[in-house]
Amino acid sequence: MIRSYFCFGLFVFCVLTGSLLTGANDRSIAQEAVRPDVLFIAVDDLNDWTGHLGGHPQARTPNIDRLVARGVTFTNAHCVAPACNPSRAGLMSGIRPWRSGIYVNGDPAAGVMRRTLTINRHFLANGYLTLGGGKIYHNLQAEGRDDTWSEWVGRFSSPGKNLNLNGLKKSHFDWGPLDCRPDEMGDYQLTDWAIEKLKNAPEDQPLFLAVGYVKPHLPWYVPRQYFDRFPPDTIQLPEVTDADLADVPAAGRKMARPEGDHAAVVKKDQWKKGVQGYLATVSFLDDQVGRLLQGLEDSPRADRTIVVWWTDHGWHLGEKQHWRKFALWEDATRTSMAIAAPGVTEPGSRCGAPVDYTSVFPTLCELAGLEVPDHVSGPSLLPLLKEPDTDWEHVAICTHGRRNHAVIDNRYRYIRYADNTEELYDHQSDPREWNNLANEDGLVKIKQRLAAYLPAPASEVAPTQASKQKKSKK
Ligand SMILES: [Ca+2]
Ligand SMILES: [Ca+2]
Repeated sequence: MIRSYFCFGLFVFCVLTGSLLTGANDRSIAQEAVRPDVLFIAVDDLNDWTGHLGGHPQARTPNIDRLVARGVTFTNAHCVAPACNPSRAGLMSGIRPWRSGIYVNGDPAAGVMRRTLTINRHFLANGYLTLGGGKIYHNLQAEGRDDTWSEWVGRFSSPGKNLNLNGLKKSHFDWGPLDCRPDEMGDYQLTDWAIEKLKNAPEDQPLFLAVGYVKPHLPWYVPRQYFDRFPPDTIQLPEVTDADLADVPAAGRKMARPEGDHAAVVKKDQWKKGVQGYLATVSFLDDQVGRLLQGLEDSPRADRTIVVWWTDHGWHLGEKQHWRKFALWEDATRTSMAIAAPGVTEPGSRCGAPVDYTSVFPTLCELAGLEVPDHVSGPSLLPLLKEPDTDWEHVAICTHGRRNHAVIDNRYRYIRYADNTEELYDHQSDPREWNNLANEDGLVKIKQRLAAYLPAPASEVAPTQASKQKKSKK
């Protein structure tokens, strides 16, 4: 009797706990089964000088082109701010500059990032093994901290600092070949680190692997073999037109600063050498991307990995007599961006809808089956990933400093500066943005339609830099 009670009790216990345990196991197995791995690749300062975007006829990027061809390439994608810090903070948090106060590189991001559920934190909180290395956030000390990742490996350094190879001045605005091996470069070592993780990270946990390349950021020092790929006498300068700045308002000319970098580059006859340096550095990056892609394809994860590829903003090399980012024209805001999601995207797809980086966070959540946090307001790109030609009612917006914005749709770019001066470009007739149409009769309605996407100026929060200065004065 005692024994049968015991047996029955044991049976009930087994059924109850068994079903509970089994249920739990089923759930976690099911969750893991639907949770894909994510390879999240950030690139510093790469503009549209790639094969797939065609920004320069001599750009050689077969590996990047192969990577983006795994899924959907967005050909009209833009950063939320044309500088490292605010672009990255905006993408990783899903919060625009005018709501975060992170407008420029000098605006501290650590405070906002500490209070915010960022992409890497959200994936960590949802059971992902989150591994990060290189440059994901702009300020490593403040934002890419160990406790916001399962493992943060940091940055890998490269040889050469302020060598003044171009004779302009002793700064990182410099270019020229190095007599070193590719494997001495930080991005090479970062790639090795990432390949090892793709191969050996535990397979019973979903992986979020963030790889942040620092080239083609200045200085353009890469091994000599990459410079040799672009002989100086073959170099083509970007297409420009004389007096392009004549129809640009003062606020825009101030961003271009023609008397600064451009005057110095021309004076020292370094324009072609600069273009060569950028092409060489992009080519070096491309080799690393090829190695990473091979590492993914050789890994056990290849078929279940979402690949997210993004560059933090564009780059001018003399267009509008401007160098670097820090402006609201196409060359500074257009980025290279692509998403490949197995079972969702069709390889080799291109999408021309205007999109910006507030969309990356919600899109990744939907692809991975995670909830979209309340503070994330950008539209998910999932409809475009499934059907790149589908109707898209949104625009892309880029902000450079408080109250300076560009609004981009599938035809126009409208720029409004803080002093209410404007530019309007029609990409159908003027893809290089040479003719400012803002004062043309008959285009007022277009300007009004695009301006309606911008916030009321009074609602734009103060830069975090200003609030910090205010505090320190108290
Ligand atoms: Ca950058
Ligand atoms: Ca012009």
